[in-house]
Amino acid sequence: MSAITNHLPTAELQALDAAHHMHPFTTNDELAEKGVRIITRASGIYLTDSEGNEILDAMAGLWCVNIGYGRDELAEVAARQMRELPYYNTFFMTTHVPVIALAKKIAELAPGDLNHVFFAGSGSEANDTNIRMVRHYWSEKGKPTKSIIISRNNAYHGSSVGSGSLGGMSAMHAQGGLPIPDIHHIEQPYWWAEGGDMDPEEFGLQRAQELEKAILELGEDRVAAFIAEPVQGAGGVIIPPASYWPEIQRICDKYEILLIADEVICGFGRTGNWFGSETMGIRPDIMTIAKGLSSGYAPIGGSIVSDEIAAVIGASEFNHGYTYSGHPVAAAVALENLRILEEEGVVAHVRDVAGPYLKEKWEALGDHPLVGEARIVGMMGSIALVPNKNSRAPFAEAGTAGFVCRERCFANNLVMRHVGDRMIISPPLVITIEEIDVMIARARKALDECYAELQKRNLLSVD
Ligand code: PXG
Repeated sequence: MSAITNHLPTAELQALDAAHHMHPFTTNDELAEKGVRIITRASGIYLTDSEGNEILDAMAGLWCVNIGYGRDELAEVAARQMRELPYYNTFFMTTHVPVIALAKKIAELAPGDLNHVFFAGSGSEANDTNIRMVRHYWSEKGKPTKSIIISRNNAYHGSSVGSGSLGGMSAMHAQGGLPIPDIHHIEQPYWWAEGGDMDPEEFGLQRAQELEKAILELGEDRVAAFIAEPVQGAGGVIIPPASYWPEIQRICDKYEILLIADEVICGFGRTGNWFGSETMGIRPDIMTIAKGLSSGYAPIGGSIVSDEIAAVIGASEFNHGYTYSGHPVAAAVALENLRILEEEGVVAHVRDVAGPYLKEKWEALGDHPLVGEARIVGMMGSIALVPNKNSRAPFAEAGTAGFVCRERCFANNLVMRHVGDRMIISPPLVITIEEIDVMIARARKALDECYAELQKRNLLSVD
């Protein structure tokens, strides 16, 4: 254990947190009773909590700390930028040096003719921009009826009213009057849970063709865009069958539907290429970015759009923007993050070194008696926990096994999240081979302990 930073005792911090801080996606009363975990600092892939525990962060924060914690270069750039120009806006015919440099760099990295960036403070804001931008685009092209955006059940696109509507999380729609009008959801390409007797490729094709069916039912003249994550993240790291994305691309091309790839998680190296769209072989018209753009060191997001969309939107005033669109400090930090990703060959590290090694170790977890499938692309992986290894049938009560497993991970100083009964990882991209060994050893131990606990509670079924 390392030294504890000088701060109030944990219990006092917990009491203050409970008294005044409302947490996202949390039952705050329950958390107040249990006591929150307090993270005090971090370095590389390790977090330190207020009790001095060192915890391996296999989630890179919230899927975002791609270059790992504690990079002084980013702190220095932020301090320098704060001294020079801490804030200025990009409205009213002004701009500044960091946002120019960052937009140029993003245009260079993004594939095809995605050469223009509209900045936001987060992924949610960027997806709200996308909703307004694609509808405005069609309106400017003389097709104002094209306003429906098709998305997917169990997608995650953010938590604001617009982006939460795009998302397909029913628990979110149940609160606060979502979704907004003209958002339509189709089914997801989640073969393990929903594929029944079909083989995965046949299923992938069928789920993609739901898009075509929806376009035909709603009317081509009503549909503006289709939005999807190249690989669903918050939904449980769901890697679609290989047949899925080519068919989606074909349908978008055929009906001239704009394709929005939500790259908030997949972008900036997570899947072994700069963008998940490259890994999945798609050509989006718009990409949503956030998270890995700054490795989470500063809040920044944006929409990267094609030459054609930028030309149409640029012809008249687009009545949209945020105080912090292209914030100079966030832009400078993001630029430095991209420099590190590029100069240190982090994306190649994922593709050629750490990714293939982790894939082998992760898929080997499939041998564990509690694991039904273990899948991974680049540095985002998931395993399905099952009560009986010989079938894909889920636990009778969804989420208990996942919760127990997550608790066992914490007890073994490993952050691994659960989505229902899927365990997911998304470690910092700079993770080394040795660190992968430590991560896998802790995951295996947590799985063993979870298995024993479920056995004790009679939650496993034997055939
Ligand atoms: N799109 C995708 C694909 C995301 O994963 C957002 C948009 C929204 O970004 P902001 O920056 O507004 O949060 C996200 C965010 C989880 C979890 O529990 C995932 C996200 C956010 C919070 C929790 O996995 N992803």
